[in-house]
Amino acid sequence: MVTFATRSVQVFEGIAQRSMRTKVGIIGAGPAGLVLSHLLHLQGIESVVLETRSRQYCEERVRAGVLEQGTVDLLNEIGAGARMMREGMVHYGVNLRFSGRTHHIDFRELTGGRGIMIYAQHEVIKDLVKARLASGGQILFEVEDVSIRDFGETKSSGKPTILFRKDGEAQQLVCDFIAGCDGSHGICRSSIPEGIITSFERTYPFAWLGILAEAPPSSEELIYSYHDRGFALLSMRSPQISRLYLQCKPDEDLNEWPDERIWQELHTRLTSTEGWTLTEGRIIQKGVTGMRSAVIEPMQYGKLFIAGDAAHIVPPTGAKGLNLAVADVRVLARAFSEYYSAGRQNPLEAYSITCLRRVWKVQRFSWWMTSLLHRWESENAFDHRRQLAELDYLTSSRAASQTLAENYVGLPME
Ligand code: RFL
Ligand code: PHB
Repeated sequence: MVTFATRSVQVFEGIAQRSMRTKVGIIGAGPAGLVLSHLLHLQGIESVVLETRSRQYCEERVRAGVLEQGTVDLLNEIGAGARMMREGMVHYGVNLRFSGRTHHIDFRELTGGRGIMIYAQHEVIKDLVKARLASGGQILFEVEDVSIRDFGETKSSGKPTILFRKDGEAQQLVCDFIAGCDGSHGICRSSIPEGIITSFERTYPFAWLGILAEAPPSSEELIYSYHDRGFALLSMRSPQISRLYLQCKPDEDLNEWPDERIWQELHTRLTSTEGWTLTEGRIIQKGVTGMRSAVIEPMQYGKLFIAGDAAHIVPPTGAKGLNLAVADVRVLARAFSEYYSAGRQNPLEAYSITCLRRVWKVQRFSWWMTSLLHRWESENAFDHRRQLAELDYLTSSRAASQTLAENYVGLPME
């Protein structure tokens, strides 16, 4: 059972605040924040998660679908993996399709038996929230006006504090540390004073139009297709639900994409000369996702540790965002554990450097997959031929296929 060490009313800048105390204040109930709260709980370290959205919103937000084996193992370790193991779909490869032909990349054979799990991110969130609440965890949904103070490196009288409102009441959470797991639009990263962090960014001149459809997946494993008209991806959520994506313009207007046009374009871009057909179904969700690569360095300032999408964004082509978020908090939880159990500061001090090594390798992979599989406005006939040659090499060389496979299933944890 997690307890607030103290609950009192204090006055800050003239406003009465209900005051609570915990060891690690976690901002954001996405995969990073929730997995961190589980890992800390397993080490006996108290935390509180604050989330601006409602529980229902977090549990229904359609996002990622591919979990690396390391992520699957971790969800099992923290006791939130039972439903995933029953309902998720284990895949041991993906297909690359170009010039009308399909090439299978066999993960099992190329990586010594490793695979991936297809299980929707919002299902992971449901499982993490349920398990954390069942173990007595504190997740406060629908908090407002979140801000942080006294976390910096300069000497201040106070302890790191998160200020917020819950049900209209001003509250504060005083912590030893703050974990900024609040995604790409959160407040943690932007609370760091100017000049401390450097941001490395790249945008892409395209986006993805994604749909969920009530249609049995037309392939047992994912199909990444490079076509003259642009990229397309066939993925899935269950034996009844397909998830499909089309490369589109960043400012694409969904009104210009009635269902018939989406299916027509998917048929064209996923076409194959091998007698394969795409099964259509009722479209139940549509959306446009922008493509961006971004990293901040360092991922820490004073007692504020930034993790997941708050620290880095990858384009979705490599299916890495959620997995990278989980990898960050695994490092962070271990560092907190060393600090609380043995008083060791070094792992916390090394948090950013440790994470960034993996972050940049995953950035490289996601950028490479994106560059390889999309049509670029700026490309000329030479670039197009070169991309086809790279795909041909990738699917005919064991060394090249193995590089793709070992990155896709997930690089080993340090
Ligand atoms: P999240 O999931 O954005 O969670 C952050 C949470 O913080 C809350 N928040 C705040 N809470 C309190 N106070 C504030 N001031 C707050 N501001 C924000 C937000 O409401 C939210 O609940 O970040 P996190 O935990 O770092 O997790 C990152 C992943 O969600 C993300 O990287 C993935 O979804 C990316 N991604 C994929 N990743 C994969 O590993 N495999 C995939 O197959 C995959 N496919 C995808 C994707 C992302 C996509 N979209 C929509 C961006 C496919 C798509 C289409
Ligand atoms: C998904 O199923 O949503 C998905 C799969 C693979 C990707 C990106 C997204 O690369």
